[in-house]
Amino acid sequence: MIRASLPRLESRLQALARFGGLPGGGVTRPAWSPPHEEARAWLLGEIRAAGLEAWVDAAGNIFGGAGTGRFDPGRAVVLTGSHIDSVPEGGILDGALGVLAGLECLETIQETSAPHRRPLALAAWSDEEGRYGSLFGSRAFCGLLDAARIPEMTAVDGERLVDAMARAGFDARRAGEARVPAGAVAAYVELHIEQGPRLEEAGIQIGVVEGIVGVRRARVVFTGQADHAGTTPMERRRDAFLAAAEWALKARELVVRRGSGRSVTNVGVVSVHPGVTNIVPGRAELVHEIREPDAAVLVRLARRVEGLARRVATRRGLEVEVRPMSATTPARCAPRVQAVIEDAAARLGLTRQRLYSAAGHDAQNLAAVTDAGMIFIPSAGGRSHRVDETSDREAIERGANVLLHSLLALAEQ
Ligand code: HGY
Ligand code: MN
Ligand code: MN
Repeated sequence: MIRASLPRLESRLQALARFGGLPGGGVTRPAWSPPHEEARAWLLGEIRAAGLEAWVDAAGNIFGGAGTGRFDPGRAVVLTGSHIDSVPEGGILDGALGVLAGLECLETIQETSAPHRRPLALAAWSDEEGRYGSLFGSRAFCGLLDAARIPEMTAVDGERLVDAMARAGFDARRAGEARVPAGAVAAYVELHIEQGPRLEEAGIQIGVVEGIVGVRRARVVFTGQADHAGTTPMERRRDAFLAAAEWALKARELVVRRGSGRSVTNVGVVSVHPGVTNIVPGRAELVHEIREPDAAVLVRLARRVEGLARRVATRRGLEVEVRPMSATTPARCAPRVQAVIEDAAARLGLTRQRLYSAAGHDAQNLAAVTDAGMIFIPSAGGRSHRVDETSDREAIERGANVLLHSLLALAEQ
């Protein structure tokens, strides 16, 4: 059985990690930022140096392929990939592993002239982390992007997508042109770190992903009354921060107790206004998310936490507004692709386990247009979205080889 080259893959992982690299390790490489655009140029060069054709679509997705050039329903490709954008102070493997292991597989297949009936292609999807809108590039590719919303898509720090893309040389309003022709992708398989503790704690080498959670995000704004922090009697205060804090704690309890047992929730962005120490906060703004593998449970929980916000606000004499921001659909991975991954892991003599992904991924969009699946490798200590995210080099090699033989098998089906 042919094998991927771990040294070449590791060398590229280290090279990519330099774009947006942080002094203490990890990366900050947000979509469309200067380090991300430098990484884009580097990746295009690596794809071409590997003997593949490289191109970029209107949504900023990067592609590589052997002689495919474009997506053609008459010659449906087997596609692999992930993303090269990162969260702030993230790890060097989240996304990068799937893109560079995919490149390694295509290059190895090219070098060994390994037989495959269907053409193979590689993708690096833009803004997977959703700085401006979750899973942006793969949504555009899969025809799931609401182009009317592009002008209003904004990062939490206020930067508009249109401006960020323009600085990188793209016209955001044309992103919808990235839509792939129906039938042009025969299958999609993505290698990714698990980003959680389950595989490592179970001592399992390969995760065969069965499904991917949906994520609902909303901006929750509590409005009370700014007041003097010293002279305003405590019982007269309409403190927006305290209302938000009470709601956040109770929303967590609600999701944990009334969810499926796999439901999770987070408040990752908080701001108070006017935001100085001697004024009682008149306004508190939170970005809240709920994740859940089952679509109906996700909708039910979103409704309940919104009702909770209204009750907390009313009891404290405040107003509250809940503005939905984004909602991705939970996806099932194709049994055909799961079976191919399982078989490749078995032929490589690797232990494997089926599991759902508690992280969102581009594969959940690809599942709308083709048979899609994912391969997980264990994350050390389950750590991810933090600079000390890492996986053993042996795990990286195992993941790349399972991807290699999954691609070859899918290219024969
Ligand atoms: O947030 C996520 O689930 C993924 O890492 N983008
Ligand atoms: Mn991530
Ligand atoms: Mn990722």
